[in-house]
Amino acid sequence: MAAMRLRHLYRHRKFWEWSCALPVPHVDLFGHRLNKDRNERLASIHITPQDVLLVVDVQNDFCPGGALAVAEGDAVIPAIHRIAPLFQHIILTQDWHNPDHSSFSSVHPGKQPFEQINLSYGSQTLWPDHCIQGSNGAEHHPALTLPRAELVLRKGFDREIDSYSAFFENDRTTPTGLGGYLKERNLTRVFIAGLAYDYCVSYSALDARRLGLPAVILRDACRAIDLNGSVAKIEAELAAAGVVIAQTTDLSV
Ligand code: VGL
Ligand code: ZN
Repeated sequence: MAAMRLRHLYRHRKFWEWSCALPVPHVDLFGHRLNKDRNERLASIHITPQDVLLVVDVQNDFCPGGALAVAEGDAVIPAIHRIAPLFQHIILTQDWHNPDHSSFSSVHPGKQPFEQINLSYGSQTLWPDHCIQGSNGAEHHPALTLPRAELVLRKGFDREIDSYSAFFENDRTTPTGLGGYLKERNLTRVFIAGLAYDYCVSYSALDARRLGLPAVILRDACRAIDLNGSVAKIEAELAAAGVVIAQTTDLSV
């Protein structure tokens, strides 16, 4: 409060509470929202018909009990259901691996899950077998109910190459087709929710930016794996690329 410039004081509830010694509503006399503290954003993000909600990998294997379970992975579902009605366009992704996919530690003798290995396109983290084509683990979580989704994009089906991002495989050059799809349909801004925050969600956001699209990650509608500092590392990249991190409560129509 002390550091705040005087002419801005009136916008803060604490100022009015302090000067009137009364609880103050969250709106001023003109109906404008007063922010509770300096960091709370006044503006909300308005969803337009050119925005798309990309729901990444909300599959059984990434949820509790799954082969590559993300802590509280299923907690993203109610958050996604809350915001889905705001969007005219929804796309789901589905991690969709061959049984002997090269990202599985089981196909590399002597290797354990979560170790790193060098593949033709660079360093690759090895994972437990997960999201095998046609398996129950690869199905979207049964509680996820998004019947209006217009596209289910499968990725990671080339045995030789993993695909975290919904736009490019892990060589960062082989396209999945999603960039072209969005372009043809004039969908120009991408909001991303799902699993995992520090892998498929963030890689998708970074690639959206590479394609010149504004990208917003809905942080409370994501959960992270957080392997060896992966969250801190990727968050530095997200900031550098201009990916916006927002909360589902920031959205409105
Ligand atoms: C993912 C690791 C391996 C993800 C997919 O969806 O974030 N992570 N495959
Ligand atoms: Zn995978």
